[in-house]
Formats: sequence, structure tokens, C-alpha cells
Amino acid sequence: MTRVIRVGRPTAAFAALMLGACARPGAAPVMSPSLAAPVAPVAAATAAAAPAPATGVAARPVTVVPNPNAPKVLVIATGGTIAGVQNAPGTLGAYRAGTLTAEQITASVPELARYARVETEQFSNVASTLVTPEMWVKLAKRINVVLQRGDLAGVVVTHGTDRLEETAFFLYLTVRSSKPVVVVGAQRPATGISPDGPINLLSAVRTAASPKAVQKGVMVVMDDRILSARESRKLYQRTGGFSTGDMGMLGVVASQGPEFFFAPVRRFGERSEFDLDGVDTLPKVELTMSYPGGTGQTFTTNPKGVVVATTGMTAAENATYRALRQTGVVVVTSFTSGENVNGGGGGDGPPPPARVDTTAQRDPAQRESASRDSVARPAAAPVPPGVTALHLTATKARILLMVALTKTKDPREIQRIFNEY
Ligand code: DAS
Repeated sequence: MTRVIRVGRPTAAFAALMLGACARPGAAPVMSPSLAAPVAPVAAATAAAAPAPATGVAARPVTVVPNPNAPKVLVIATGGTIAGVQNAPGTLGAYRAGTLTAEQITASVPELARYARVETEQFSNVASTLVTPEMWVKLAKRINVVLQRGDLAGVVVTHGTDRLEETAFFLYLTVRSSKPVVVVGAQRPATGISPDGPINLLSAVRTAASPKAVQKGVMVVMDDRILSARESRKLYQRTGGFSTGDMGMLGVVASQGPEFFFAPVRRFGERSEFDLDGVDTLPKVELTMSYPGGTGQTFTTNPKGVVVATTGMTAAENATYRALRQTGVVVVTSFTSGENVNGGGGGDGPPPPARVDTTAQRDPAQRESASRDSVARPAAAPVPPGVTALHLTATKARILLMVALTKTKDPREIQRIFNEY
């Protein structure tokens, strides 16, 4: 059956909606109310079968042949620019992220019906700067539940790009399934000039529907690139801005569909040890940077863990974080660029000797204080070791530490986790 689908023009009500306050990318967003708790699936139906709702998205007559045997894919919408509308559609003007619904976003891409039987679910409708760790937990739990459905091939999560890489990495660690989960966003609002949301959504759904995407973990699909959630980063605020740097792509979405060339080999998905049953909130982990002349940061928030982004700490920073470790706080260091892979005690050789802080040997003040330490407190409890992140940005190291702390507070065990995931 061939259907001709016209995607709706703005109605008076929609125009009125768009006359409200708006936000520019990077500015404080004006949000639709969050539905942070998952809600019942919205009209489970193919995009082709649904009447096109008024969205403000430019009308595009499309001829689609829906595939009644296509795999089922659930699109879970959380908000972001992919759901963003402008005061003045078709301009470069300001917009409100998280405005269109899951149903409206999918209905604006009738081509989806060619590759998947799409169901939709509205999880929240916010700019991703409002996404919280509690929402990650709810979202991961929801995805773990729906992926148990035998008839569902995969899940697509639509998301704001500002915090997309964090949500995707959390899902990578905590969705315990071999089925594909694809996180996707847009850098231009749905009503803008050349919006990237529709093509990104199509590529994401094609990937989630593909048997080739099984056992690849949680992925980010943007600009036809298939990226592992572990490595993906938003490098800039334009199309093409998502990258995995030196680690490369898993594959691309070609004209014939997803093509994979690589697969992740670290722990994720079915092999993940992280069970969110009984977990509603995550342990508090703070994030800070080291810098020339820095003395280290202390916290009044009573964190269970601290991540320090550093290429090498000052003596004062070392002392501060050593003292923090002594109080039982787990301190993780992550290279500022996220690119470093040295450390952690893993690898193919014998375990390396404990890291010695040579700063104290070079710095007379430190040397004196260190020798005072060793003379005055010979029987003091050994300082728990620090943990080193391997090829993770500090923001992702923070997420892994939050998840690890749901299982253990032992820094050696946490180092094992950092070495495996
Ligand atoms: N405000 C941003 C967000 O929701 C926009 C985006 O999606 O790119 O993350």
C-alpha cells in the first residue's frame, strides 16, 4: 500500500505556543514541563498510520511504502533540540528545546515506516541540561524492562545534545541486553532551516532495527555516524559535532542501511555487572580540575567520590586529595583530554609497583612535610590508593564512579571496574 503523507503546517494554537519564551542554544532554556516519570506508551502505531499532527515543521509531501514486517523499534523521547521549535519557524532564530512530542517527532519522518514499525513513548520533554542522574536511573530501568519484549528489536532514545554523551554512557553501563539502544539528537531545531533531527532519527531507527547492531552496546547515531556511547563526545555545537576522536566509529549508516566495521570489546550490556534493582539515586560524586598553582578542592557536600581532571597535580593538590582518600572518599584521576590510557595496573605485565608521588621528593617543603609525616605518624593507616581512569573524560569517569559506588567503596575493586568497562 502506498500512502501520501503530508506533514502538518503550523496551526493558530501552535503559533501561539511558539510565541512564548524561547531559548538560544547555550542560553538558559525555557522548558516544557518535565514528565520525569515514564508515562504509558503514546499511541503505539507506525508513523505512516498516524494522522500527521500540526508541528510547525515544514510540510514535506512524502510517498512511503510501510513495511508491515519491519522490526519493531520503540522511540523513547526525552526532549532536546530534536524536539525544538522556534518563535519564527524556518529562520535561524531562537527555539525551545523539548517542545514536540515523541509522536510528533516520529510522524514528521514518514520514511521511518519503511524500515521499522515504530512505537513511541514520552519519558520527559526537557532540554538535556535538566536531565538528572535520577532520570538516568529511571530511563535505564525502563529500557531494561521494554527490551525484555520478544517482539522489540531495539530502542531509540531522542535526547538533547548538551548532555547526550552522559546519558548514553550511563545506559551503556546499565542496560543489560544485547539488543541495540541508540541515542540520537539534533543540533538544529525541528522547525529550523535544514534540520538534522529527521535524518538523524531515521538513521537511528534503521540502526536500532538492524540485526547487525546486536551486541554493539549503546550507540550514539549522529550525522550518519555510528559511535560507541563509551567514546562519543559533543565536540562542538554544529552538525558533525559528535565524534569519538582517535577511537573511531563503529560504522556508518549508508544508503543501504547500517554498516559496521568495528565492535566494542570492553564490558557493557549483557556482561555488565551493574544491577539497578533497588537503586533509585546514585552516590554523590563531585568533579573538579587541577591547574597550575592549584591547591585542590574540598567539598561541603560530603561526596562518596571525587573525579579530578588532570595531566599531573601540584604538590598541594596531591596533598589535598591524599587527605580526602584518607577519609574514605574514592578519588579518581582522569586525563583532562580523556585520551590517556596509561595507569590502572591492568595490561599484560606483572602488577606495577604502587605509584610513588615524586613531587614530594622534588619540592623541599613537601619533602619536609613528608618526612615529618613518616616520623610523626609511622603507624598511621595506609592511604587508600587513588583510581586511574583509562581513556575516559572526567564527566564519564564521574558516571562510572557513581555506578561503581553502588556496588563497592573499595578503591582496588573500583580500579578493577575502571579497567574493565
Ligand atoms: N539545549 C540543548 C539540549 O537540550 C540543545 C540540543 O539538544 O542540542 O541539550
